[in-house]
Amino acid sequence: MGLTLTEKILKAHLVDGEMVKGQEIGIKIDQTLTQDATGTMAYLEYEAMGVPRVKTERSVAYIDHNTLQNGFENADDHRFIGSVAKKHGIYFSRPGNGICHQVHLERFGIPGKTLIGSDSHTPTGGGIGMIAIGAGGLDVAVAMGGGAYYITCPKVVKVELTGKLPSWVAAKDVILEVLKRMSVKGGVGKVIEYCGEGVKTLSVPERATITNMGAELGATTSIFPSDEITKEFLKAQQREDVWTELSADSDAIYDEEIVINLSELEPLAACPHSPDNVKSVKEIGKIKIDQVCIGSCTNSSLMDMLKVAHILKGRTVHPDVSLAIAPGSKQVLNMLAENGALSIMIDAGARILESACGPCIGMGQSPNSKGISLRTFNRNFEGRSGTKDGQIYLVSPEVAAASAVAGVFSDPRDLGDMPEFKLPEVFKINDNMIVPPVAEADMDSVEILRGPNIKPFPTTSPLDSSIDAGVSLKVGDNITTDHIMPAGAKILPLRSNIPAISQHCFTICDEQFPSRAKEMGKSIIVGGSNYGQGSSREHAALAPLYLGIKAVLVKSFARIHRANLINAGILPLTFVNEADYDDISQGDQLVLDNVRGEIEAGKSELTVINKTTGKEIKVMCELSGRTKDIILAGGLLDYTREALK
Ligand code: MIC
Ligand code: SF4
Repeated sequence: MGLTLTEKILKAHLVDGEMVKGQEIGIKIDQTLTQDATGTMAYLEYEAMGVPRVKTERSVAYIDHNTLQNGFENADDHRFIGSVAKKHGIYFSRPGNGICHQVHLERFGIPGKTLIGSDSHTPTGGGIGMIAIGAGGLDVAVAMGGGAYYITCPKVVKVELTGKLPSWVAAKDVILEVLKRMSVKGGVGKVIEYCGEGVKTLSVPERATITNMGAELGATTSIFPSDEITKEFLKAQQREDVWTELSADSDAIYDEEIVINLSELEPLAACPHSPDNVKSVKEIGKIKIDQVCIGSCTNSSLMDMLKVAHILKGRTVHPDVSLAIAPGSKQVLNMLAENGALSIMIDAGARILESACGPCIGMGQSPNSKGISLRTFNRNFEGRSGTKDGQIYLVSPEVAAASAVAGVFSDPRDLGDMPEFKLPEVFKINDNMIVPPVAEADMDSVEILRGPNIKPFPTTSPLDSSIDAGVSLKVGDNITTDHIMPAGAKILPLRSNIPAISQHCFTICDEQFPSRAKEMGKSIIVGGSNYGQGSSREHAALAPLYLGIKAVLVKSFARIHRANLINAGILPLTFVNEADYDDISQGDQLVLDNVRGEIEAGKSELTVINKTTGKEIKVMCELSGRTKDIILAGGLLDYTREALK
């Protein structure tokens, strides 16, 4: 029986478990990446494990999220990460060098290798045939220490691409179409594998846009084959030597199949406030817009920027619109400067931002009140832009640029025929902003620079024999990590300080939550389906841990967040009968009697007694041998420390 590309790579990296779909497997990790907003915590955790040098083939620490530096905190964190990297064998991509996923694709990604990153958009690497997965910081720390990374052996969805994208229809429209069909929870437990004749018509940056935003499906990851086009891209990055040809066997068996005819696609947009709320640009109509932001790890490649410059050439940004552009990396920005495209953008009135995440994570450029903002990003969750009532639409760079000029939502196809855009034969290569680590023999000479904002990891304790706690919060479906642990310019600088950041936990939903939870001492959160979708930020588990949350009881979880809860020693529970959700109210007192004993005994169905109503509720707590031990130990850090003894 033939294998899918996903199965081939996973099988070659399998170190624990069996390749049985739905069961937990441990895989060897070849490469890791971190970014600064999750990185400080990941490196504190790495330090706590006491492994002197990373054991991966390549680990890279990027600074790209917290670049506003409105106070000492971010700069201190950058110096901390830089010093840890230098000492422990990690390459350090300095601020200004670009967004982690864009730079990793350009300079480090290798087809057929495994990569985990403390950022949910790590699947960008799937654009060159990697199994690249977003994970919590602690999982990345363990992988740097040589430990396996554990996932549920995924189902594999075949997305067969046929035809060729018409003029002005973009890779972004492909992933928006997939989101429209599968929804933000349709990818949970699955890898999305692209194949078919249409693949050959897509360049690596286009493929990377598609795998990047596969994160919004809730998928474990997405992957393209590694072919001649991959080879050309790596050659242009002067890395042809790392290329290998990779594809699924012709008789591979998939769990689901989708066919997308590229020729039939049209410009699309994800409307507020969810990436799967997709409509065509024509359907939306020529509504007036206030802001356009072009960039982010989804759409900031040279190719994207050249298309934008082409549209802006000789035109002026509409008087009622603010246009911000952040090229994805120093390489992209520098090439735009050299070939004159940057000058075209400046001439048109674009506000050029540094090569970083910027507005995508609410680091500046928040839109005006009720402002309509078109962004080439991947997430439009409520409030994420920094303006609570901002109306964010996710679009391609082509739609963004055409609309910025027109002042209204515009279909770029109205611009006439699109010229052919080609990737350069050689990119401008200069890795001078990537600092290599010192040799192992010199590591003692490196001092770790720890600023006062860096506070230790919150204390954890082994699972109690019973849990008797009140419900401190009840929320609905599709709660994102941006609800649980908001980001933005004010809160992001606190990422290294769990006591301080916890004061903002869930405040988007309920301002009183942090003080109420603290007062209750220990408590439980109740939620709906797809709880914790979005970011990999483990702060969405660590802040609740700090606030005394013992269990989270929901209809269903998003993958990374569930793993982060387990890593933090918080019990992840799901309703056996979803209707029981209605029988719990905020303030009810819930009891899980002898929970430790039952979990030790391997029981996955547990009983919660609602002391307030007297009702018995059946819940599932599905833990494998390893996750069971982690929960019993009080979290992954304690478990790993025990294991290393
Ligand atoms: C995001 O896009 O939400 C982030 C910010 O990149 C996060 C990571 C974080 O919260 O630091 C992600 O996607 O994992
Ligand atoms: Fe940065 Fe936005 Fe990409 Fe997250 S989604 S890594 S914030 S650019």
